[in-house]
Amino acid sequence: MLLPFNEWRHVFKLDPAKPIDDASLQAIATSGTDAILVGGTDDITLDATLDLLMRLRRYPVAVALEISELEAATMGFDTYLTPTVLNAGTLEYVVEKQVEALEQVGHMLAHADLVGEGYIVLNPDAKVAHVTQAKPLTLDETVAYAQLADSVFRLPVVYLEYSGVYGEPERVAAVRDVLKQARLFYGGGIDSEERAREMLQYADTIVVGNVIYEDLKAALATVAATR
Ligand code: 1GP
Repeated sequence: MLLPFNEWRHVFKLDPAKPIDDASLQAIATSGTDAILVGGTDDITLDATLDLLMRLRRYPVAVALEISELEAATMGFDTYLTPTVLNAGTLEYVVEKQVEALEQVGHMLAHADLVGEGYIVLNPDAKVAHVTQAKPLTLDETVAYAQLADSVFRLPVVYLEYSGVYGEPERVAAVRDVLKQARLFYGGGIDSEERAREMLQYADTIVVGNVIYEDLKAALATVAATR
């Protein structure tokens, strides 16, 4: 059975711009992960996205698209995650990109499962932080952003994004404490079962990205943390 987003504990994030061979893709898709999230920050093309989708469809695992690149939005995914970067330094990444995307492909996704993600970008060196000019946040500010996303905007997902580095468990725990309805996604630097297990104490869902391309065995080992 393909799990809906609110039941995911472990997710692998695949970047269509990064090549992955069939054996590695099979290992990821049959690892016991709850979903594969297709998304990346740049050079995302429709062809690469469709290619990855088609290859993933051989396996009984939920496949979701994170709509960050308008050009790559296509039918066929189980779920569509629409990110808004709450601490972006420019309105472009809070609402403008989303409006632009919905203007273009909203009709196509009218019956699709669209899930809003409130990103809080916490690694100032990450590509996504540069692109969105993300404002650095203290712990208290992070908690306030999370509360805004959850209790005021009622977003279904709050995503603590440390992309590229392992985050501070205390901060994830503090956010956990204020959330009432949103699912807490954590992503960044998970490259071992221990780290996966640590963040799963606080996050509902962990997202594992980079390590897939650096050390496949280590990536696969993170799945065991959900058991
Ligand atoms: C990236 O949150 C994900 O968007 C995962 O981060 O690539 O550091 O695993 P890593």
